[in-house]
Amino acid sequence: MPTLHWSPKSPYVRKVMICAHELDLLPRLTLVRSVAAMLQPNERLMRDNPLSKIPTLVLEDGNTLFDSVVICEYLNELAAGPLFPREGAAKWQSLRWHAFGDGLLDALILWRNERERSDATRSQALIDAFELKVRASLRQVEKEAAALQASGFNIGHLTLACALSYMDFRFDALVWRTGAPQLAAWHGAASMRPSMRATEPQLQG
Ligand SMILES: N[C@@H](CCC(=O)N[C@@H](CS)C(=O)NCC(=O)O)C(=O)O
Repeated sequence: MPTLHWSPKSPYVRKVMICAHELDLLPRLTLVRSVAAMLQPNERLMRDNPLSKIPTLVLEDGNTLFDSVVICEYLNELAAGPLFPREGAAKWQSLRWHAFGDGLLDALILWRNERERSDATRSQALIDAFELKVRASLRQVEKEAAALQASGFNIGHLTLACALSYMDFRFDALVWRTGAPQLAAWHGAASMRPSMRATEPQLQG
């Protein structure tokens, strides 16, 4: 069985887990708890992914796949699933929403790293820049909430949903729902999917 380097808190791992649930592939994966932290390269993980990042998938033939979107697309192909629209406007829209969600996650994680530095080394200018970009992105995605609602759940939807849930998990002070009521309604409905419920980040673990 393919082995997934996994953690219950990583939003990128969550993308893969949502795909696995949606595609009914979870029973075909072995999960290995792997700790990945920017300042603590994980030797065991690095044997499979020299970048020391999760998620990383080790296939039965020993080949490895990363990063999250590559693993998601692999799973989707394995199950001939609907999570990666193949052509036309739906394809580009799903990839753009995916890039939007991943870009938000990248910014939030760097923001969190900066926030957790000691006062002496923390850059307020960086923190302000992250906040500006995240808030501008939220305003834009709010305008696209109706289009999200109107299209079938795919890699774009699940990645944006993971980014919004990550704000709830690590950035509750952002109060992102204020000023984004349509997006909040869409996220609330998406969060009811069994795949989303089964993969909610755990504070413990
Ligand atoms: N672009 C990557 C990002 C993965 C990522 O940064 N994962 C974090 C955990 S949430 C990680 O492994 N961090 C360790 C590090 O950056 O060294 C993906 O989509 O899989």
